[in-house]
Amino acid sequence: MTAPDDTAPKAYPTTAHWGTYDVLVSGDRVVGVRPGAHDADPSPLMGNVPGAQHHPTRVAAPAVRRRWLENGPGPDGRRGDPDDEYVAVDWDTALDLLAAELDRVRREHGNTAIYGGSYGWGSAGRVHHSQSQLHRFLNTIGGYTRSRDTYSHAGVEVLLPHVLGRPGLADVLHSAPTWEAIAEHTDLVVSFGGLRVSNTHVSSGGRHRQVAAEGMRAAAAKGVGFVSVSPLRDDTLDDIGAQWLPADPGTDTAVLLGLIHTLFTEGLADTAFLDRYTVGAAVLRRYVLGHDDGTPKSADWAARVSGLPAEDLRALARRMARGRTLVNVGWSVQRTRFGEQPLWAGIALAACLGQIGLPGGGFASGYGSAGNYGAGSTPGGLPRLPQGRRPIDSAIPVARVADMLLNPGAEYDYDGTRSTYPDIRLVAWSGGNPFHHHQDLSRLTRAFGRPDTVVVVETHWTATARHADIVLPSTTTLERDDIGASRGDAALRAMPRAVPPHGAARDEYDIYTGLAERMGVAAEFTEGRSSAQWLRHVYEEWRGRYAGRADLPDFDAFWAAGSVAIPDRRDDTALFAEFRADPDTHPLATPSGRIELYSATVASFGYADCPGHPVWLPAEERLGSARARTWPLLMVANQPRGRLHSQQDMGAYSRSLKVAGRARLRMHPGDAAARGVSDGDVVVVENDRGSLLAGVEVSAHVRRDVVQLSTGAWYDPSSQEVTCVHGNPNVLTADVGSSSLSQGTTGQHVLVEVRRYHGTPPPVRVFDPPRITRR
Ligand SMILES: Nc1nc2c(c(=O)[nH]1)N[C@H]1C(S)=C(S)[C@@H](COP(=O)(O)OP(=O)(O)OC[C@H]3O[C@@H](n4cnc5c(=O)[nH]c(N)nc54)[C@H](O)[C@@H]3O)O[C@H]1N2
Ligand SMILES: Nc1nc2c(c(=O)[nH]1)N[C@H]1C(S)=C(S)[C@@H](COP(=O)(O)OP(=O)(O)OC[C@H]3O[C@@H](n4cnc5c(=O)[nH]c(N)nc54)[C@H](O)[C@@H]3O)O[C@H]1N2
Ligand SMILES: [Mo]
Repeated sequence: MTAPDDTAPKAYPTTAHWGTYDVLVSGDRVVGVRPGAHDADPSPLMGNVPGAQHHPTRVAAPAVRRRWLENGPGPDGRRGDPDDEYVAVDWDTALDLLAAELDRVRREHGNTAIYGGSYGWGSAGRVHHSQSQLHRFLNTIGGYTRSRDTYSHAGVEVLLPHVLGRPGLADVLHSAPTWEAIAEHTDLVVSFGGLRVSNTHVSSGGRHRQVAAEGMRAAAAKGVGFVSVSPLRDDTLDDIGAQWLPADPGTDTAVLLGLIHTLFTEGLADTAFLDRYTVGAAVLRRYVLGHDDGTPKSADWAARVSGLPAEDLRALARRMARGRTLVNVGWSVQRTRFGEQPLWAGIALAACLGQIGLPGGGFASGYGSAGNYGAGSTPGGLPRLPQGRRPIDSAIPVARVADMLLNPGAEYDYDGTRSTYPDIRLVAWSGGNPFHHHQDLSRLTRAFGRPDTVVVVETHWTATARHADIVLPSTTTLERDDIGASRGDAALRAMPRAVPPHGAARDEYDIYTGLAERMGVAAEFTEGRSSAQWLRHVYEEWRGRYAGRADLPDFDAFWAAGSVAIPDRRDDTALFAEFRADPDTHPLATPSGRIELYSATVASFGYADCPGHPVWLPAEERLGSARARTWPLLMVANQPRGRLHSQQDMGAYSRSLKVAGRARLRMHPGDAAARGVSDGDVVVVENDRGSLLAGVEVSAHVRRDVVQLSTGAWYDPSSQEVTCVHGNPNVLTADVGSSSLSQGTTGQHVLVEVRRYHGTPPPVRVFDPPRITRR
């Protein structure tokens, strides 16, 4: 027997949005990571964790902007100034200041003046969930203005209830056929927006095993065909034999209408299905055949709009009609102007094929967008921290945040309603990074100058933290006990604390408890429980849901075992099977009970940018538009493969993918040559909203006239020369809603020009913490 080695690192299992793995801890430090033995395709994103955990940009102590501390609350156009100074204070000082300010704002302006929308992914973990913690706290002090829908897929969330009903929306998002079902039943998967494996490494809440790459390969091996409509060749695995159709970005609706036209004109549309299961097919048909506007949406027309060969489109339509076909519309295509249209047209195409409700066929939205999509469902739901009752109902569409801050009292449209923006005096953000995720960051900086106070609870000194007056340091998920799982997951896992808190960082639960005590609502906020007691409580509440149905271990036994299988996890094969079997007994929750290819409700809203049936609407940020004469390249700002959004951008894996220390801009060899740009060059990417520096990779995987710059490089405005020296694409994107219906983000596409940078570029300074002094 050998003596235990005291110096060997100790392994702690953990769960992040990018999966389940072990962190290796030596002393108080995370020194490495190790994939779980159960995961055949672990995400490389875990490689960012050790470097991020102890990075100098960790927020080590509560900090207050000196100007706010000295001048008091009020609008301040200098928020976000990279040279701003922060003052480190102790917790009592910070919480006293913030409690007093929250109280002042609610007394003088009412609770609607507090914006607590706080969108963002934070970290995995069901108890220490940033948004739930903040919302629960704000609800106990009288409420707040919240945000509705997501940056990810507001178009899906708002449109689909009109077309498929609200339970239908939930089914599409959470019960899509598994990869196994696709392998068994499907002949052809046609995906608009690719099937990007790096995206599937992420599932909100983290997943026990990554299954998408394996699932796609197994399906291909069984003979399933794949077609990828996408500007990037490598949006699909190179070994699944996918056909690549590099349509002009933003023209998917035209392609879909062209396919429908071929089905109608060649007698391939399933009219029996359309009659029995849909309303509005006649309206759609008139539109597609061009009876009213004189423009048939033929394959030839779609070819002119999209740049794809008409013959390819006709051949694809015929191929789709020949076998079991699954139409997948990825989320990227709806994060664009008129983003509802490709969704609606995708549903219309699947309806014309008549396969909705059949195993492995029909319509889906999310394969390739998230790892838990099409990977099973968990109808029993997951444990969660209750957010409490909402005392007030004030909400904006999430991506209209800058509009709201800049235009209090202005009217806006949303899903058939007309509302006015509240007058926000205090912005509270936790677990999100709007200076990563929002569009037109210069405009957002102006917007953040308007409120009296901005408070940010963060693990790191992100660009958003640097726009805050009060910054409170949160523990990371590795510094607290929690439990984790995602929808459709196989197991609920224990996430034991691996290291002590960094500096003075506190669990958010304790931060809000401290504020609640000062505001006299501690009993309501805590309900008498510590966070350790909540952990037990939410577990036991979840376990109780299965009483009499499954024998789940109590909390202690679960914690000791490290995980528990989720009892009612289901492998799905078909969406809308019951509806298909009997649409009278199982109607959809739409006004007609049928799939609404024409929605009288949506039509009644009178929106030119989202009429009553799917239509082709050309966006401004599109190749061939008037704007493209000045800014000729269409930049695709998709999800980064090196990290989750902006998280852990200082980590080793994320940094390894940068070029010349900047975000990687991929461009076609022809476009690069035309501009005298070579691999590894630093370039200026610009339009009339701003400019950034990026490092170039010349790649034939990107189609001509398109450049790819994924999101998430930390916004670095430290030089006068360009808006961001590091390459955050959102300094260029337009802050315009997708349409009056869903008001989603349109950040996926923006027109730009690229030129070589000559000379020595200004350094990236964003990974140095801000100037922090003591009082
Ligand atoms: N141009 C363009 N922009 C986009 C998109 C696009 O396609 N194009 N996509 C959009 C999409 S889909 C999304 S979902 C958004 C994502 O936008 P966000 O979700 O805002 O991005 P993240 O970087 O994940 O931000 C999470 C933040 O939480 C912090 N954090 C992590 N753990 C904790 C914790 O325990 N406590 C606290 N308080 N903080 C923590 C991290 O440091 C990080 O700053 O971006 C959107 N923006
Ligand atoms: N590694 C990693 N994975 C992630 C995330 C991350 O930050 N990092 N974020 C997660 C989140 S929050 C979300 S919401 C999902 C998002 O999932 P998606 O929205 O599916 O992801 P994107 O990478 O933005 O876009 C996928 C692909 O769509 C293609 N595309 C862009 N525009 C068009 C178009 O007009 N037409 C067509 N046909 N294709 C187009 C692009 O080539 C792009 O690579 O990803 C999740 N997964
Ligand atoms: Mo997202």
